Amino acid sequence: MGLHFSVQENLLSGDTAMEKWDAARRLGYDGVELRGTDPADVRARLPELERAVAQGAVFSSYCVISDLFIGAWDADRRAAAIELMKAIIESAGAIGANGAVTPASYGMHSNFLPPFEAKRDAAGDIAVLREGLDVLGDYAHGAGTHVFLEPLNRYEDHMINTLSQGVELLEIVNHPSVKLMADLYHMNIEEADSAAAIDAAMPYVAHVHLADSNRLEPGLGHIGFAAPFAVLSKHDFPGTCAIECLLSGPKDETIAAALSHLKSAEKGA
Ligand code: LER
Ligand code: MN
Repeated sequence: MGLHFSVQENLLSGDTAMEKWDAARRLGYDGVELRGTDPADVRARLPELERAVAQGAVFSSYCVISDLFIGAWDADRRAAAIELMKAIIESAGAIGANGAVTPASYGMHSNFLPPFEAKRDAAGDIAVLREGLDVLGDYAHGAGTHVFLEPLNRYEDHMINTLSQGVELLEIVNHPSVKLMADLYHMNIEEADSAAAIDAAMPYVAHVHLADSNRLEPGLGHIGFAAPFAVLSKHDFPGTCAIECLLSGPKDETIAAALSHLKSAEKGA
């Protein structure tokens, strides 16, 4: 059947959700990944998304774009992150998206950059992430969708950098609605072998993000997509591979070229 490819909405031409889906479909994609920043905006947008779905649009997934994260130091900020993710999860469920993406944190602290000392120990990290994912997992179950936990590279997050750390956490969380996702850009920094890491993390891996090694669109850097795609294909991966990247040129041309690069990789070319 082949892999399913989608693309984040900011990389598509068009203003409305339907125009973005039309652009994605015209270029050969199977879906659009939405981005959510504010709970009120996410809720306000839902009727438009539902109308687009009724007209045939496919939204694969809904990614949080915010400085609020479930792993925040501060309890108030963690609570605000949960509220934002609940709004995203509600919408994801209502429009048939596979899941709502969140990292543990983004840009909050890196053990590899000054001041080097985190404000919480590793056990404290696991405790807050477990609590947050448990709440969101129940919420996703009720909404008929999933939470996708995203490991980020060491410069963007200090808690969950690799798929195996993600699996360790999800084994503790033990919630059927909380899955792992694999971003091949972050993995090209953190994993010894991205294909082997995905293979080892199955069946937790339910979603994929795609960018090349320099975070430009696939084809503009030195990531080999064929090996990870072969592993996904071997597992008959039912999830979606969503492009999340910077663009080297005009939207339509670069996103079309990226898809042909990805399809060649899928064929093993
Ligand atoms: C951040 O680098 C990233 O990959 C996003 O998907 C985080 O939500
Ligand atoms: Mn990502």
